[in-house]
Amino acid sequence: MAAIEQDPSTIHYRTCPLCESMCGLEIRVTGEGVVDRIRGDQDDVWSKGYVCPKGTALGHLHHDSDRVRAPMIRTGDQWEEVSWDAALAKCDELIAGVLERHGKDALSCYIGNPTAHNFSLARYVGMFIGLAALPVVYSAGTVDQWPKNLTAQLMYGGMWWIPTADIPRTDHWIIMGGNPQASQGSLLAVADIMSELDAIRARGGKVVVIDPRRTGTADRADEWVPIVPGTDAALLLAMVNVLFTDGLVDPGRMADHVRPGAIEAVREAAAAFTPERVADTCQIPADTIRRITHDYAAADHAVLYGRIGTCNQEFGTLTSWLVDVVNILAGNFDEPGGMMFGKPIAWTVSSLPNPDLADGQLVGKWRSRVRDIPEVLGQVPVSCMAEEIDTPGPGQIKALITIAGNPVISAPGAGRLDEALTQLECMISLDNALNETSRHAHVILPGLSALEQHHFDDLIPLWQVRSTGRLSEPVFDPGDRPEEWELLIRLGAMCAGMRNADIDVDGFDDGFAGALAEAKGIDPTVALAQSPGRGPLRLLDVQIRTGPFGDRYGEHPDGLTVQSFRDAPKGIDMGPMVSQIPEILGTADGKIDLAPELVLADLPRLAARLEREVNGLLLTSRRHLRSNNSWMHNVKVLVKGKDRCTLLIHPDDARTAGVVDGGVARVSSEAGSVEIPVEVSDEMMRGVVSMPHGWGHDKVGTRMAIAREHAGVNNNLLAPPEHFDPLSNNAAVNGIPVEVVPA
Ligand SMILES: Nc1nc2c(c(=O)[nH]1)N[C@H]1C(S)=C(S)[C@@H](COP(=O)(O)OP(=O)(O)OC[C@H]3O[C@@H](n4cnc5c(=O)[nH]c(N)nc54)[C@H](O)[C@@H]3O)O[C@H]1N2
Ligand SMILES: Nc1nc2c(c(=O)[nH]1)N[C@H]1C(S)=C(S)[C@@H](COP(=O)(O)OP(=O)(O)OC[C@H]3O[C@@H](n4cnc5c(=O)[nH]c(N)nc54)[C@H](O)[C@@H]3O)O[C@H]1N2
Ligand code: SF4
Ligand SMILES: [Mo]
Repeated sequence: MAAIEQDPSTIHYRTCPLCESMCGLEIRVTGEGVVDRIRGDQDDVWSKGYVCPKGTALGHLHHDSDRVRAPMIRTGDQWEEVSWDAALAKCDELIAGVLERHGKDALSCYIGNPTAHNFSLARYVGMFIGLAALPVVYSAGTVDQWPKNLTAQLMYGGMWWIPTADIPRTDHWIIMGGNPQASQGSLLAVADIMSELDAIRARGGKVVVIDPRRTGTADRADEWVPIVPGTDAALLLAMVNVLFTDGLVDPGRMADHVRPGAIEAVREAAAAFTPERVADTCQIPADTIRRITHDYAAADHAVLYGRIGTCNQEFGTLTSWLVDVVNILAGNFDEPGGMMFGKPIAWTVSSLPNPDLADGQLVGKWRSRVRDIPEVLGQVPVSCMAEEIDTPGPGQIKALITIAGNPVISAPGAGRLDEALTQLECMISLDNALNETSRHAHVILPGLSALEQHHFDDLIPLWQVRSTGRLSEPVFDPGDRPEEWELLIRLGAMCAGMRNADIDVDGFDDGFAGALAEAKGIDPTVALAQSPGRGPLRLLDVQIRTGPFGDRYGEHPDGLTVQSFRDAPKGIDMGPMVSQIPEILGTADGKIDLAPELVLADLPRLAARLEREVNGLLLTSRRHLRSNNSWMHNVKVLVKGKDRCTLLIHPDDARTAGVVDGGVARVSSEAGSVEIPVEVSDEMMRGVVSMPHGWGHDKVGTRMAIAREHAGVNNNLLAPPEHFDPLSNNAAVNGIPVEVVPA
């Protein structure tokens, strides 16, 4: 009898850690230990089989021979792989040296986007910041969602309590400055978001996209409303104006939860911003503004959602505030199908009250050294980092730690930063790539690959439309490599002046786990005894058990623990979002501050914008489904095909500029000049051009062979560091005046 051939491959299930969608994956690994297939897990309670091309490429990321797997030390332009002991000893020597020579003020860090998605980093980055007690911390947050953080803190009393759009239950969805067809949703976690968009229309609802570009999302919506970049706040004020003048204000239950007098203050603020007054500036006819406002107000369940295009612009805070104001005034807040607050099964470490904000002062406690910019929620614009490194004087940055970030690509004024980093006495990159930023480091400390660690999202469920969770076990054994949380504790303690040999990582970790339990009213000794182990898995157990569905260490015997998720490998679903106001509010008076003075004070600046004429072209950014910020371009299956790093331009503008489809344009701004292939398309409105961000991989000294072949150009070379929203300190990388000529 012939022997039955055994298939030696194994199947693993886990959650994709790349974006808000949190798709469940089915991963096949051959007998040789190679991932040869990834597809959506049909039985995942949340994503039910949906997956995108990036998730199916996690195996390529893992096996990428360019990926940094061992710590490396640089001498001149030579890199050497070293032992972990040697790498940490080098970090210790470098940090201690800077502390001794220049003091604490010379130390800083930059925190990048994957931090928010990584099992270890998301939970321990706050501990790193607390331990290190650095005078200034920079992050991708000020090129992303800082306006949302500021308005959430002002309005609801928690900087991460950003409300989310209840897409599965809405009948009317207005999308401003977001392109879920590419991004899959941002500050909004919906599984298979485009099918949910289709479903709204299938059940007779409507989807409207307000965007200077007719995006892939707009193509699937009922209506595309082009808008001049940076003018969303004017449009929204006009919508508020219409709500009041046409008797459409009906906040419902929220009337009792809004600070007294605030609705009247909003009415007054919007009084001068009639649709006729803003129409020219936004390039949206007054009739259209009235109609979209009436349509929205007439729907039973409607939601207005604003994302990166409404944040990364000169009026980011006003716009973010107004998005919530419109939802609240129209009765679409804290109600199904409107804007609601998520209810994570494992409460988020970042949702703990921020002690630095306890005194109620959210801005201006200190100012940046060189440009004298007041901090907002503890941060100044990331575009300050370059000048703080290259400008001599007391407080000059001499040591920088980058944590999962690539600011040489992602930060405005990218060219100067690239130069400045060469001047550092100490640069340490916690990163899995030798890329545009980490090539300047003295030491690279690699994290584990996504497939070598547990996963359970920490931050993202704050914006998830259902309370679900799933525990992922590692697919591959990382061996004895340290996990990133251990590295964060070590680096944090070194910044605090401790020497490597004296750092008791487990001691710090026990203290942290105990403190988290205590913050939720559980005796730390009970928590430490019942949530054994160490690191983020133990924290997760504390988060789940003290969370809204948890067992509270025996108080609710049927409640959830980490073990519950081990027993339910396809995940647990505790249902859709529920109304949470007023319990969720953290403001001093327990009310929503609908009319924060700080924000209202910015209205004259917006009024002045209405008087300003724009001649020439405005540059905006875009994303693509097969790309993830700057760091997935070394995966062949994702970058193959047509060049995606192009300048999109309307046919009329192309004619005026004398550039042709397939040709090369020189694009110049006050910050710099680049050359880029031209793609002529009427998907752009006239007067606006678009470049993707995250490209520019032609730098000397990186180790990303495939990305180099598809280098593209960095649009942040065109972003002036001075362009930011002064209320939130968020970069205005959208709406940059540029000139386009044939190259
Ligand atoms: N012009 C323009 N600029 C923009 C934007 C825009 O729309 N237009 N968008 C902005 C936005 S929203 C963001 S979030 C930022 C992103 O800005 P950054 O966070 O600075 O950039 P990323 O490209 O996400 O780089 C992530 C880095 O983390 C590393 N990495 C990936 N996974 C891991 C991991 O698990 N562990 C560790 N240690 N490292 C890891 C990668 O190798 C890479 O170096 O860019 C911003 N910049
Ligand atoms: N595939 C993929 N997914 C991602 C990422 C990625 O790089 N690739 N990045 C992730 C990250 S870090 C983030 S923050 C999210 C972002 O997620 P989204 O907010 O959905 O980001 P984009 O896809 O860049 O869409 C932004 C849209 O804003 C428009 N826009 C630009 N300026 C303005 C303006 O002034 N007003 C209006 N109304 N619109 C404007 C642009 O034309 C664009 O269509 O995506 C996340 N998901
Ligand atoms: S949409 Fe793609 S990148 Fe995002 S979680 Fe799903 S598979 Fe991962
Ligand atoms: Mo982002």
